[in-house]
Amino acid sequence: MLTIRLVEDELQRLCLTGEASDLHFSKGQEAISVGVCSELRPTDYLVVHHRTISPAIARGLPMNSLMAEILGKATGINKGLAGEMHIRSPELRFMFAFQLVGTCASVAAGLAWAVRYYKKEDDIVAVFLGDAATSNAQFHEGMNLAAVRKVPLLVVVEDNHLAGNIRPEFYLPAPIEKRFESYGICATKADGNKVDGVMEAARTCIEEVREKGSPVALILDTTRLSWHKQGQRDIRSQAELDLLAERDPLLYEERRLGIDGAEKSKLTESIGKEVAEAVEYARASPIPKMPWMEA
Ligand SMILES: Cc1ncc(C[n+]2csc(CCOP(=O)(O)OP(=O)(O)O)c2C)c(N)n1
Ligand SMILES: [Mg+2]
Repeated sequence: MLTIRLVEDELQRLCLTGEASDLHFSKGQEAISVGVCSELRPTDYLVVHHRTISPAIARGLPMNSLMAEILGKATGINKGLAGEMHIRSPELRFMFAFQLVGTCASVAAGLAWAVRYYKKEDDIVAVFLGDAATSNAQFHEGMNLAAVRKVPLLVVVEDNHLAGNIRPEFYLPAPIEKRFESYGICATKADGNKVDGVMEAARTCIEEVREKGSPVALILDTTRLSWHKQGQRDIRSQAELDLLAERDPLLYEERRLGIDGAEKSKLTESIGKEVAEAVEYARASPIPKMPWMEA
């Protein structure tokens, strides 16, 4: 979680200098990707929405080529052509990332169908999406297909109670779990800012998906501590942000593990060094060569 936080902090600085572009961060939501990914098998599949950096790191994508991809360089994991919102690494079964809200749900349902009925593997598919994505048509198509076809799909909802600067009363007329209920999909709720609780809830849900081969939803209550994206200001007051910051998942984990200031500085320094090296690697890398460019 600290690695994700430090990578995003560094990228935020680069957004301000113009070296990075309009990125979506998961500050305050790190426990979700870390908690869920730590319970998945390396052979399970992952499909994610537009907040990709946190799940990519949690899945173990290499730091240098991830940074180069985000900064649009030829040494990036997708040759610098995918960028933050379309990162993929099939070798690590980090299959797709979708900019269009809700799309990941229907594609993940299709992938889960293929895994179970075509490849006949007992691996599962986990999909990460936001609370507002459950209002999107493609989410509903995906859930309908997943339920009717009984596919091994874990739907992880990062419930940060926001869609950009829009509040849930404008996109959620009923509790999210009701939406899953209407498809006969069992939904579990947990605090998404406590990584130990996320791991426990994910473990139970993953076991159920694998054993029964049918979809399960995990709705994780969380707090977005960053702007929606770097080019869009936040309308929340400082007082509201300060209140949310008390639920910072890193703070919770520091207290739970009893990490003192000296230990935290040591960790921050060593991870910070790795992040700085990745930035230097990306800076030294060429931009992608497009077919229409002169030799
Ligand atoms: C189909 C579609 N509509 C609108 C957008 C613009 N958009 C980008 S992110 C976002 C908010 C999504 O909210 P949520 O699914 O809750 O995820 P969060 O950003 O809160 O993590 C919107 C509306 C989009 N990318 N795709
Ligand atoms: Mg949201």
